[in-house]
Amino acid sequence: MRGRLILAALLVSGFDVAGSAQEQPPNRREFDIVAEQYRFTPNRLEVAQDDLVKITLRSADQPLSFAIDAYRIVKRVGAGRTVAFEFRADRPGTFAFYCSMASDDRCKDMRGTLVVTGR
Ligand SMILES: [Cu+2]
Repeated sequence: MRGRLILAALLVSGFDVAGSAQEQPPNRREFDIVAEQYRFTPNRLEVAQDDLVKITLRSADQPLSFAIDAYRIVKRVGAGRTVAFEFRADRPGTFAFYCSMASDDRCKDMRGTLVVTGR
């Protein structure tokens, strides 16, 4: 009986029974990125490791993609469309994000940087 009460209290407090007691809920970070004339704005994102990152990406002119290889992210956005997606920044480091469309040579210029600072 007593054990059951303790378990209930742990569940209510959000304690992850299988994980570490020190684990904290992730920080949420949101970025609005606009792609226009072969540029991402902003083109530098800085987050902390384990942040939950939400990106809302809008194409102001033509179709594009948004890729981060290390995170296995590839999103396509149609002309004038908006796409939103989330990922957990669980790997520290500096990563390129870029447009992976090969049909247009100027897509090579569509690049940015994601910096994930280790804890
Ligand atoms: Cu492109």
